Amino acid sequence: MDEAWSPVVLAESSSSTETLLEDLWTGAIPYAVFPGFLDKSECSGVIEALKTAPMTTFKSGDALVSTLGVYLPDAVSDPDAYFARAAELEPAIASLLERGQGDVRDRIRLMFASHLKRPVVAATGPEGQEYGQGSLRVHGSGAGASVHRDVVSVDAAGWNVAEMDAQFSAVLMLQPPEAGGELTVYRQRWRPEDDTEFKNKGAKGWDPRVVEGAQVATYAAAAGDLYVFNPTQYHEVPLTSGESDRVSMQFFMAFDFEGDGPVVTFS
Ligand SMILES: O=C(O)CCC(=O)C(=O)O
Repeated sequence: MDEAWSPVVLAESSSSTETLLEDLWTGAIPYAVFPGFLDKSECSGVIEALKTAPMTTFKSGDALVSTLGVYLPDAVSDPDAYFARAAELEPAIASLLERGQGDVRDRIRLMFASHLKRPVVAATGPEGQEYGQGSLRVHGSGAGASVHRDVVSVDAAGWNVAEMDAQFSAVLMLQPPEAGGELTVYRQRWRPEDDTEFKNKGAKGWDPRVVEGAQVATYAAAAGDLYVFNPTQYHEVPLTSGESDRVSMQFFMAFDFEGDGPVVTFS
């Protein structure tokens, strides 16, 4: 039988998170979660405001996915366009995420900073340009994400955030779908040699056979839950179903292990 692979709960005392960065990076834990980071009324406020936000909608299979915010893995080839788009969309994102107690992203950074005992700040490019700070996603019924991994050091080689030692994904669930849509993390990191046999040709993702037999953890987040995981491990989001869309906000965090330099955030 597999040994237990259990998440860490961030709402509890920060002493339980002393080794959080290492434990996520080495795969000792599948994810860390802060249940109810945002309260339900703040989540519904964001959902309501999204109805008039400048979202971009595309088809994913037969389902609809809408996004607001830049996503570095999709924009690595043109830094000028990436930073310009990030700056253009930032006011709309800031106005959505400015809730009673301040910008939700600042609150997330402060919470992580207190657990990690390091500053957590917005990443900036070589000329001081601010990276995108959060990508909102609306997965309509039947949408999800097939088995994949995000490895900034490889996918965004040449960008300054790609030079840092380690990278995580943070996701704030604003509205869960009726069914499906759970975070599903495999205890298996991507290896470049996987691609020859398992990388889907002409489509996103990897053949699920790549994670056959791997230990797996799933998390069905409720509205307001915030979770963080190591995206260099294979992960997926099973297709959603039912009436309500899956609405989430995602960004990456990167840092160096040596010293106590800042953790930087970007999307
Ligand atoms: O929304 C999630 O739970 C995970 C999203 C995901 O697969 C990703 O950010 O790569």
